[in-house]
Amino acid sequence: MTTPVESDGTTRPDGWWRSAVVYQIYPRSFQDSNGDGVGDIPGITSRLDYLAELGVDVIWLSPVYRSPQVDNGYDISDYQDIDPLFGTLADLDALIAAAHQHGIKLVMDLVVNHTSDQHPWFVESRDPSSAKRDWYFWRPARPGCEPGTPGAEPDDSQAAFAPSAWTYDPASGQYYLGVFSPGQPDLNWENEEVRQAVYAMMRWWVDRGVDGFRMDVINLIAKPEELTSGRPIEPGQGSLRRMANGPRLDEFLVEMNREVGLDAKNLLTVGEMPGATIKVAQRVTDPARHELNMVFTFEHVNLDQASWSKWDLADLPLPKLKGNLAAWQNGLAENGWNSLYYDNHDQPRAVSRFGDDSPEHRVNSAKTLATVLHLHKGTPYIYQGEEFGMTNAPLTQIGHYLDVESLNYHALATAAGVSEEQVLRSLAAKSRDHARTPVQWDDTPYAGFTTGVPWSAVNPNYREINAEAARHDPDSVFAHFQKLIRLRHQNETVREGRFQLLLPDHHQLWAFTRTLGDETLLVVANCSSQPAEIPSDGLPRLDNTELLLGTHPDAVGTILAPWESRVLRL
Ligand code: TEU
Repeated sequence: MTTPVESDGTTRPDGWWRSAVVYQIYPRSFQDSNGDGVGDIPGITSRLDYLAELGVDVIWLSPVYRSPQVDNGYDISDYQDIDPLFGTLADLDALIAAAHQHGIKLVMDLVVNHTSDQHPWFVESRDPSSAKRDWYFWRPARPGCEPGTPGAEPDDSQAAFAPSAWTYDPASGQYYLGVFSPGQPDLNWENEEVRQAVYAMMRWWVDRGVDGFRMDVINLIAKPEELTSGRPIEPGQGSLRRMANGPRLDEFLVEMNREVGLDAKNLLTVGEMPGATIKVAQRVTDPARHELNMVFTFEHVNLDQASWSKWDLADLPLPKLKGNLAAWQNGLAENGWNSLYYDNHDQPRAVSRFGDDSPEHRVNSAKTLATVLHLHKGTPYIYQGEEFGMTNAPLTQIGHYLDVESLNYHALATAAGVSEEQVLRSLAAKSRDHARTPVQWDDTPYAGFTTGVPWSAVNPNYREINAEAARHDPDSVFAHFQKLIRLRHQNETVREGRFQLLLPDHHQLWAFTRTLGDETLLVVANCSSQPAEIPSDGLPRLDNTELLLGTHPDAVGTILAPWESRVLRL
């Protein structure tokens, strides 16, 4: 197939995203350029040299569209305009052009499972006689119940950020579905007009030069049969999972791919899919099916919880984590393709969660977690600040939290009698607010993020942990990420080599090989804060191997220092 060439000369050869490294930007917290304390698009443009120096190939831009910001932009009221908080369409055009000049592609966030309740589509849909009534899910009260009274909701479905997934509309006497919150009503994808309106919007952005889409909760667009047929949803384990992976998902993704030309234009497509299994991903990422390039699974970021609730904390022994990633490696080895991530704007910082963010071990822990992730097969995603080892923030009281999900959990849990101390312990471990503190650019006031007052408090460790210090330190986490990205760009075995997990039951060591033709790379990593002995069996012989990348200069011998990792060519 011919390589699409954009008007500004950008090319997207077949499968380009298989050798790419993606950098996620959460605009509110990346770089403020006008002193209002909130990050914006010109702020991003001003940091493109930094991203080019890091070596990333793609920017995934979290939402910048017009939005009442109920969920920080994941509640969109106009898909084809920019929220003044972040800038203008002209600012975004300038960012796309400048990114392309830096050899960096740009992927937009596509949030089409739901809109904002301020979107004109939904405003019109509130009128029972409007042609857009069926663009959303409207249902009468539960039979025998007085509409608007407690318990009269059509069923017991909870929302992710509110007690019920159903919101009463006194004007029409009916309820509408919002799986996340009342401010985020779900679109009815059963209605073809809805789908065609979304495809037209996507084509509009493609014509503006974007290189792909990260698709928000895309496996929720196909709702379960009982909902689409008007029957109540049986109470289950959190309605997100109940609402996911409906019967028409593949049909909708194939149609979207065809109607927008996702494969035809070699656009990068990654679908966020809470509750997606390897089986679903095998189908969706099989190139022959023309659905999506890759998906974001939640399995590995839901392992440190004792139930379906992320707030129900549980320890995470290493064999469980490495075993899960290995299952996805093997599951998608034939036809599919994996995305690789720990961090994003919904997850606490990896070095604090999976690593050791103490001053003694933070740097090597961040390096080794990155080595292990980036040497797996798939497309790696770096979340802003991860590249120099930003940590969770010291959030110790409810007043420190800003995120709708965290505040909702606090309200519901304390109302249900859970102790404040227990709730704060869960929030300190899992809140999304940890990922959303401003990027720590340097050691000047507010870490160089803004000349105003930041919307979210800067992590007080910014004087020690910041991009400027890391850029000028050849042994920094930043320098290590540069080497990992270079290794992926230069070494085909890193990109395409077959994966094989070793020492699956070892509680300190994460070891695996990547093999392509006659080249085999061995990764052996100590993912603990104590020294670890490399066992004589279960691993290939280590003598006359070549060290391609190591965290510790004197990387010889069979004792790995705490958080030491080595990438060896056998
Ligand atoms: O997240 C979907 C999702 O499943 C997470 O919100 C999840 O509930 C939790 O936060 C992580 O465990 C997507 C976006 O990434 C998120 O920011 C939005 O809030 C959400 O969809 C609604 O658009």
